[in-house]
Amino acid sequence: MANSGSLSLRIKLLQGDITKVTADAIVNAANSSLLGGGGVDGAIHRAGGPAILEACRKIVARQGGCSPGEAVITTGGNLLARHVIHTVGPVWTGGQKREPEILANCYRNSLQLAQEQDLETIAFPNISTGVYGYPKDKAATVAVRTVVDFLQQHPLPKQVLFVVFDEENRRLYEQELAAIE
Ligand code: AR6
Repeated sequence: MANSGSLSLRIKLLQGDITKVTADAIVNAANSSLLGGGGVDGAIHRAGGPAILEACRKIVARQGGCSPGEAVITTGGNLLARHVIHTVGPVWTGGQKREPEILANCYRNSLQLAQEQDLETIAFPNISTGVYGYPKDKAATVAVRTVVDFLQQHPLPKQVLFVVFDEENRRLYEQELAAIE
């Protein structure tokens, strides 16, 4: 059986700034250029320093950016987290452009990378729920369902932190997480 420990113990909810979180990796809600932006992306690059952008530039030179749903990993630079996993969420345009599938891919591919790198803890922001306009309730459902599915099938990562920034997301994640185990 791949699952190690109960699901509720492997998933935690935190509210605050993800750049202050101690984890093996924090996830960045990036854009396809991988070269920075506003929101959580801007905060991560500011807090982590130039080493993150330098590593992103190398990835861009090698593979030309990152498509929506994909994920890449870099150093965490000056962050408490050793790594940043950059993923690109879907821009919400009404839900008929595979947005739920792409958002699920963000979570799954980030978890997959963490597992491949033997990382035990990973922290996610609420991908796509800022500038990209994904409805927060729908995004929370996809995020929790995808993470639960992955953890049920894999022993790593041992722990997933959902880092909510605003009250609405905190309330939504509390509801979603109350329903598991
Ligand atoms: N810690 C945790 N969560 C945060 C933080 C933080 N420091 N700052 C914002 N959030 P967004 P997106 C929350 O807009 O919608 C960027 O310019 C925020 O409240 O950062 O995926 C990229 O370069 C929201 O719930 O990302 C892209 O161009 C969530 O993080 C674009 O924005 C995501 O909001 C990506 O848009």
